[in-house]
Amino acid sequence: MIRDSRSLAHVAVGANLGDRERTIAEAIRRMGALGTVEAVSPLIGTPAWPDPNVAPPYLNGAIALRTSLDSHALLRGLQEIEIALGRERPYRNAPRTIDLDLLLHEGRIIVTPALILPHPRMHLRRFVLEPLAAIAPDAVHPVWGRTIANLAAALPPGQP
Ligand code: PH2
Ligand code: MG
Ligand code: MG
Repeated sequence: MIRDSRSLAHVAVGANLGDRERTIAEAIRRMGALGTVEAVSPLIGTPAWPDPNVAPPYLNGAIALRTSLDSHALLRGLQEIEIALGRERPYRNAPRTIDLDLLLHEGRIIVTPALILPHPRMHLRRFVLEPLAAIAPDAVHPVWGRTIANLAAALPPGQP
């Protein structure tokens, strides 16, 4: 067997404006230009965090992507897809047609102005960990040294 030298990245997807399922499907299709989509989690409906009364509910999911891009190029590719699918950033946590967050890229730890890996809040959010655990339960968070399944199970009840 020939070993695949490309690296494995995990991306969170979220949408709470417009035809959420359709936009997410199109984002996943476009991610095929950045590598090979190896896994797509089920999409889960989640109340908007931090305040479900001021923003529409989300569909959230997670994607595994095999890529030869480096982390910064991958981030830029994801941002280009967001822009092409109508993403606007009027204020922090604003409702969005699509959000693609680079969560993990192999076991890399990166801190630059443009990119922090692992995603700095991923271990806190059920709407990130639950879909990710569906496709990568045994992936290890390189900062906490714990698996995604373990981090998901450790979230306090009621934690979004
Ligand atoms: N993303 C946010 C802010 N709030 N809430 C839910 N349920 N799902 C998200 O993906 C989400 C959010 C900022 O990226
Ligand atoms: Mg996000
Ligand atoms: Mg984002």
